[in-house]
Amino acid sequence: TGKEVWPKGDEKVWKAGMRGVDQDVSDITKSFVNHVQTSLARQAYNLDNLGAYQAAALSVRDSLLVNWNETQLNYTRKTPKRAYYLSLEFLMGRTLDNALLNLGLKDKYRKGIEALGFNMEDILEKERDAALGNGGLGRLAACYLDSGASQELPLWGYGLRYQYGIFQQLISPEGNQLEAPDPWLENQNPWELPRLDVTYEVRFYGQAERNQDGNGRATWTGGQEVLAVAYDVMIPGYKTKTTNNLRLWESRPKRGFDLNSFNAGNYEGAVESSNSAAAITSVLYPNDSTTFGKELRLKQQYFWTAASLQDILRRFKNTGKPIAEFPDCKILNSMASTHLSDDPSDAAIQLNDTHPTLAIPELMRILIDEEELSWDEAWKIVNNTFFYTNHTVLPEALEKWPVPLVEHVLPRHMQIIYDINLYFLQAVEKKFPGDRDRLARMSLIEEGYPKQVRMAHLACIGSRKVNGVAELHSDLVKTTILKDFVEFEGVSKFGNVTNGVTPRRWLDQCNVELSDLITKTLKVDKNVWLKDLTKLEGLLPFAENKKFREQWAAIKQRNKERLAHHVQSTLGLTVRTDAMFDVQIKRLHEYKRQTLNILGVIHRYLTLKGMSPAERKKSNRKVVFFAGKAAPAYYIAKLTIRLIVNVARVINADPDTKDYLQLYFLPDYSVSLAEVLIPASDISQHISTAGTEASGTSNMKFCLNGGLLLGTVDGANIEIAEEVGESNVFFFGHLTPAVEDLRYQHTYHPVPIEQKCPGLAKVLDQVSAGLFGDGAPYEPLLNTIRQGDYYLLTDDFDSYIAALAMVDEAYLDRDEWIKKSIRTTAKMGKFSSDRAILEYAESYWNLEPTSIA
Ligand code: TH1
Repeated sequence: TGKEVWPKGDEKVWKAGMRGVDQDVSDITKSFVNHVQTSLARQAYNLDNLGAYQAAALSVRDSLLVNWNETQLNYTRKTPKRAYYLSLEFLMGRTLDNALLNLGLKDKYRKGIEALGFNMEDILEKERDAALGNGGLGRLAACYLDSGASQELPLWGYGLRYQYGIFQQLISPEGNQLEAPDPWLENQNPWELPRLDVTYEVRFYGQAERNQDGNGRATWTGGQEVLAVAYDVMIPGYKTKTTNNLRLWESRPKRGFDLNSFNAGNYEGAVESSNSAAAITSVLYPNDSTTFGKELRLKQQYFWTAASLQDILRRFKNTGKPIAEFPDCKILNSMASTHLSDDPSDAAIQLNDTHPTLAIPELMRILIDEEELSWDEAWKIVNNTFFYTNHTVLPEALEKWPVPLVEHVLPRHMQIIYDINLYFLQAVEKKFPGDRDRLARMSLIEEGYPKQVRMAHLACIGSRKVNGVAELHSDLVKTTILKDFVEFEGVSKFGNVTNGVTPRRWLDQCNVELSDLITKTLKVDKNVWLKDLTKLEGLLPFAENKKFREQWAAIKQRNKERLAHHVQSTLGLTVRTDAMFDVQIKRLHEYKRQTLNILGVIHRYLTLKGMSPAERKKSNRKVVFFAGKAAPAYYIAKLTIRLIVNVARVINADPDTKDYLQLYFLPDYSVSLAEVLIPASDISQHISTAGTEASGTSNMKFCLNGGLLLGTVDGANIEIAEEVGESNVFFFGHLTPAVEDLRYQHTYHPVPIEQKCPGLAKVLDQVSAGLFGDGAPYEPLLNTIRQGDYYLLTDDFDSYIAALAMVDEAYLDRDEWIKKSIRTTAKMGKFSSDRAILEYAESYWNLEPTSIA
């Protein structure tokens, strides 16, 4: 039904002028040199690695664009149902290597680039990370886009084009985290396509007047209007033409300046509105799993959802498809008649956590006030369109917006939220008559001063389905934060999609040698197992093969050397590589318990100190790595960093122990640093208090690369253990059902730490006493454990130390360890993000793959 979009003029001339995807090394060098010559206006003789990176990126981008254009044209013509992934964060990392892999052009580019006198690895290193995210949630979104394109799904991402990504982390001489801005767009970004013609207006503030005729409509006027401008990022699928789109919005002032005030001599007032418009997409909020109730954050959320919905609706109108059930809908006025019977929605919109929840009242507003649908019609469309993924049950991470703030910034949306609440609570009252407590618990509005809008409740009742991100977490969602909603709406609305990671970036790219060994061993083309990761099971029998084990171990060793080399060249520190590498890398957070890890390291240090030299010689050598950022205002998390850095300083310099225990805090954790750390790990730590880490995704990446897991019975750790077998993971600590009880005990029957956990008490005392520099600054951190101990360190410390001892013991039998490592990788098939995205497509979005011939 789509219209033919052939341009003016002679078709043949057009076709002759079109380029395809570069296929020969000669095409590649030609396009590279052309870009040096023209786009970069540089000379061959003074082209440095950065320039070479830029030329390579521009030439790869040309090839991506060929596929991208074809994909988008194909979608426009075939009008398949589409899914949209709304995420405030996309933690993309570097693009060049991934684009080359997915295009299948890596070897050819290597050859071409070498012929021009450059080294591929040096060039790849020049790319800056696109770090528009905090941690797991943003990286998950990036993995899902990769898998969506690889599985040929019509899946688009929508996000914000922040001027500044997550801050750069610096460590001061005292060991404190300092933050510096991340101006990632400083050098122009070859991976985005400005779409200066794709713009929408977005309103803030002003007045909302309900219409007199009682039809529920209102008019919203006045206030501030800003412009959303689209920037498109190409998302190539692996070994397919499908190249999807990630659309990022930039805010701009609607008018450059206000002429009236300019003429009146009020220069500052005139440029003021332009300043505040640009501010909306200036910076990513650096909080992971905590809320930060700032007006600008609310404006970001609305700006992005409003622009995205206008874009989605415009595209929908262009398809010419009516919604059979709503023949009067003005949206459909100009539409041909294709019937969509059992699937009334033509677009599925996935809400990545509650951050885009304003899309729900915004779509209501558009359908009611602008398209003149009735409330019930509008609500039905809304309910068929949205899907909500919850990523945390931590109370401090559940978004709530003060009613007065929402009323001020989005007056019409506040009315709509109240209306939704009214109808909703009427229905609850009907089902549970007279249950006032239940009404208060379920209301979209939390009573108090001020009243607050509960975004998770709004996301839940506005969506068709709700899911958590690992089995345990999804159960917790159903039994804790959304329990009442399960009772009211039925359990079938609530599901689970266990997270996944893309094996392209997180194995093939970051661990080239291991990927090659796997391909050789499985005797299939690497495309096969990289697209069906369950094929890794074919490695299982090779765990019994001595030669294979040696190759496997040798690769791990070279990855350790690569990491050591990286630390040497960036920090000037010498890491020994004849030791077990123990890694914990993730955002700093009390619930993730980096503090438990560092206190365990101190315990190990004190134990080593207490040994005779002969005893020490028998102990396992170990290097412990930490990396991760703390939210700038998270005082306790920052103290943990300070402690790690200062402990490292002392123990790395101690001649008694430094051959047996080394400790490093690697600053400025990022996707590209993770790509070096993960393949080098023997053991990694995922040690959150049970029930607090919804899933975790780096646990999957480590295990995929043959690292073993030391963890609590939490999040996806549980499912990893189910796959690889409990004998191949190291579990410790209390289980989720015990946590509530333990916390109760802490509050009402506290036992002094010296009595409860003497080993830990001794460690804390050493810190206080100044073993790692003045102890006073650490008191607030230590007191979180001595008093209250909300994250249960005193309950889990002894079993943690016991688990570490088991890790040491297991490592002594190197052969058996390598077998565990091989078996772990072999059983990681489930954790491909391809599996996860297909679950969303099939069980949630009703979306089918569309091949771009
Ligand atoms: C994380 C979860 O903590 C983690 O367990 C999970 O693997 C990951 O999401 C992906 O599902 C979250 N990140 C955020 C970030 C913000 C708010 C809530 C969460 S939960 C800003």
